[in-house]
Amino acid sequence: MTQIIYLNENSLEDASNRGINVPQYRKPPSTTKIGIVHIGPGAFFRAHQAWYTHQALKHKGGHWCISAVSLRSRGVSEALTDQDGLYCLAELDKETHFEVVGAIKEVLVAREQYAQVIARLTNIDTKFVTMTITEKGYCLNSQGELDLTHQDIKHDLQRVTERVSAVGILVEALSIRHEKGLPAFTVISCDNITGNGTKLKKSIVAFASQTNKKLSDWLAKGLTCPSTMVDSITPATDDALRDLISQKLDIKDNWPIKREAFLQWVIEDCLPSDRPAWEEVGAVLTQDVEGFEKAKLRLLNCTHSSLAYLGSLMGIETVYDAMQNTQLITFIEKMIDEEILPSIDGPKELDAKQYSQDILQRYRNPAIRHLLSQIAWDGSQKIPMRILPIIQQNLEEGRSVRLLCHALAAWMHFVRLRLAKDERLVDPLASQLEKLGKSCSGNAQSDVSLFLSISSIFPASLVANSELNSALVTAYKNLAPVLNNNQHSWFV
Ligand code: CS2
Repeated sequence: MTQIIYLNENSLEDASNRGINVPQYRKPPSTTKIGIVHIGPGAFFRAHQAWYTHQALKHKGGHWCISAVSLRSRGVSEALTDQDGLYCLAELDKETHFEVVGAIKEVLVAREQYAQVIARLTNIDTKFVTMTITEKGYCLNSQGELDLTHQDIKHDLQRVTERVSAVGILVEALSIRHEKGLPAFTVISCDNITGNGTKLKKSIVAFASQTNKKLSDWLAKGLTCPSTMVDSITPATDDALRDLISQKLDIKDNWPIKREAFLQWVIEDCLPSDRPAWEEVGAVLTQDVEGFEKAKLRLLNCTHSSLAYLGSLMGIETVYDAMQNTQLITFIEKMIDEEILPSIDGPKELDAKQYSQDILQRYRNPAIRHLLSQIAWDGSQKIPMRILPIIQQNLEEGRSVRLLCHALAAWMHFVRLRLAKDERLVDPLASQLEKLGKSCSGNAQSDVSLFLSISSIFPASLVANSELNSALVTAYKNLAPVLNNNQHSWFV
């Protein structure tokens, strides 16, 4: 019976001697310093940016270890602190590969270790802040600007420290760096938000301008916030993965991570020269991030959300299962060909049709159990980034929105059904949606009008569009038979 390894810096030698791929730069006495703070150390970050940084450290070194900061939850800190930030990554695809990732050297919880977080952010060695705080973490309004009425922003504007929002904490740290004569760090958003870097910089400057004009001017001139596109399908960790790591590696890992083999990181080419060697380990630096981001948000994230809501109405559990359903495959392929691909105009080096086919092939990965219920989270924040921009563009350019409206109507039914079954809705607007969902009568026009009344999701210009209204009502009615799980052909 092989002895189980408890993962930490001191057990890396033992793991290495067993042929496990471990980070040499973390073996004691490691001198690699922290140069990056990451806010929002969820599974995607640990599968993606942390993996790229780990590879950069392996191949080119540098003081680029990461301090991972949760704004509120303790989970990652409790799981990884005893492991010195180390965790196993399992690439589950045609083949399975395991690697111990060592980029994270510290895990903090801002709500409980605020002074340490500010000290790390204002440390001269900290050159980058990266973020995966999900769409809701940016506190944006439906115009994509900082929502000064957001409770967290209002809270943070009332104080100079002990803040709760990512933007508020960053501005406090940048203010201290400015006073000390230190350069600003570069801030990289890695969330599925259109123009994520541009919106983040505007939010930071807008927050600073509420209280400190001199600081906001300094930030407007000197703060670098590259836009990015990030991609790798990363299901939530489950006990099956923990068991797999234990069986295959004889390692006890509190929070391993799994993802598909495919990953992509496209970063706006405006990074400082002193940086981790991300582009030498697969990241792409380009001026046309927007093209890559638009294609990915529309061909992957929009189809993901469409499958999540339509598949949930049909009682389907995972993306893989959805891709075994001919009705859903036909729907998604039709939506891609008729309503999404015509809205995409670049980047020039991307074959969008092939890219869409590659994405559907990724969805068919039998090794990845990606729950539709996970993708369905936070619909009020995801829909404005993934589905509404295509609908707006298609309406302006005279193209069909019929199938996109089926995805949107499926989300409305999804909300209504979960509430009817008293099932929890994972969404920052859950309380507002609960009230609204309970007012739904099942009458298509009145239910659709209720959802369209949520101004933080639906811009007034869309709500006033009669073609959208009509397509949504038709789709809502058309989906009704699916709710009874009878396999009525709900679209033709
Ligand atoms: C998914 C994304 O959960 C979701 O909303 O659509 O997390 C998706 O898996 C990633 O963007 C893939 O890169």
